Amino acid sequence: MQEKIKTLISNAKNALKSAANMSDLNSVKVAFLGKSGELTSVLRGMKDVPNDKKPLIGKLVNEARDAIQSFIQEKERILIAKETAEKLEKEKIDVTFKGTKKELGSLHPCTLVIEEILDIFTNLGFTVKHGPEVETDFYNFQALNIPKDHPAREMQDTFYITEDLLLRTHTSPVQVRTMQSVKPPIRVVNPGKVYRPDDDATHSPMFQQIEGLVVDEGITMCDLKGILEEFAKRLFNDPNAKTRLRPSFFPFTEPSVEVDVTCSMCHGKGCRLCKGTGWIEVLGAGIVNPKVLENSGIDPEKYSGFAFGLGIERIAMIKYGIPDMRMLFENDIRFLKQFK
Ligand code: FA5
Repeated sequence: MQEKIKTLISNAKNALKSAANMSDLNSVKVAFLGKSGELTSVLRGMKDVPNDKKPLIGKLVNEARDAIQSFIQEKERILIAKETAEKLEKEKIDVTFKGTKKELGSLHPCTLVIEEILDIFTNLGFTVKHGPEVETDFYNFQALNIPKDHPAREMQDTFYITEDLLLRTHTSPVQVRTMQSVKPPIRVVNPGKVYRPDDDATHSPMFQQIEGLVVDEGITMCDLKGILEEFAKRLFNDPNAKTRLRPSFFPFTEPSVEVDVTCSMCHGKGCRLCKGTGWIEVLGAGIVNPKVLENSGIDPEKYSGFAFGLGIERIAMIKYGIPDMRMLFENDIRFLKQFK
C-alpha cells in the first residue's frame, strides 16, 4: 500500500509535468483527485489494510492528497503566468510607435469664392436667400420678361423636365420669389447651382451663380456702379480697382450692362489674363425692368431696383488663374491641395 501511494504521487508529478495548458491541468486534477480518480481508488483499498496499519496508511493517503493538491496549485500558478505572458506578447501595443498623420482637407476653390462673396455682401447690408433648383417656367422665364417662344430664350439653353418644369438656368428666378415675399427696401444675394447644356473649357453643364437684387425708392445706375466697385475692390483685394459698364441686353433689366473690372493680375496695364485689355468681364447687371417689378407685385411707379448675376466658377478662374473650368470639377487632389 505504501508503494502504491508513492507511485501515485510520482505519477501525479509526471502527469503535471506534461500538462501544457489549463485544460490539461484540469484533466490531471480529475484523473487523480476526482470521484473516480486514482486517490479515491487507493482509499477504497483501505478496507483491506490491517487495523493496526490503518492510522499510518490513512496519514500517508492524506499527505499524498495534500501533496498532489499543492503540486496542482503550483502548476496552475505557472500556467496562468505563462498564458498571461503569451497574451500580453500577442496583444502588445507600442505606444511609442510613430502614428500615421491624417491629412487635413481644404475647402473647394468655388466654396472659398462663394464664402468670400457672401461675406462681402453681408458686410454691405445684404441678406442671403436661396431658391429651388427645379423651377417653373414662370419663375425662370415668364416673370423675367421672357415669354414662351420668345427668341431671348435662346440666350440660355435649358434642361426641361416637363413643359413647365425645368432645371433653373440662372439664379434670377430668386429675384421674383424674393420680391413676391418681401416688401422693399430689399437687399439680397442669392447663391446657388444652375444648369445649362454647355460643356467646354469655359462652360459647364452645372455651375454656380450669385444673384444680387436691390429694390427701393430712387435706386439708379449710380447705386449699381457704387456697390459693384466696392465689391470688386474687396474681392480682388485692390483698393484701386475700377469697374467699367458696357451696354448689353437682358430681358429682365433695362438698361442692361456687362461689368468689367480692372485686371487683378496686371492692375489695368494689360497681360495674358486680360488678353492685353487691362479689363476682365465679371458679371451681367442692370436696372430691374419695370415689367419684372410688376410681375412680382411691386409698384414700378414707386420703386426701382438694380440686379446683377455672376458666375462663381468664372470668378474662381480669374482669382486663382485657373485656365480650364473642368479642373474645378475633376476633384484632382493635387489641384485641390493648392487651396489650403
Ligand atoms: C445670367 O445668367 C443673368 N441671369 C445674369 C443677370 C442677373 C443679368 C441679373 C442681369 C441682372 P449670363 O447668361 O451671362 O447671365 O450668365 C452669368 C454668368 O454665368 C456669366 O458671366 C458666366 O460667368 C456664367 N456662366 C454662364 N454660362 C456658364 C456655363 N455654362 N458654365 C459656367 N459659367 C457660366
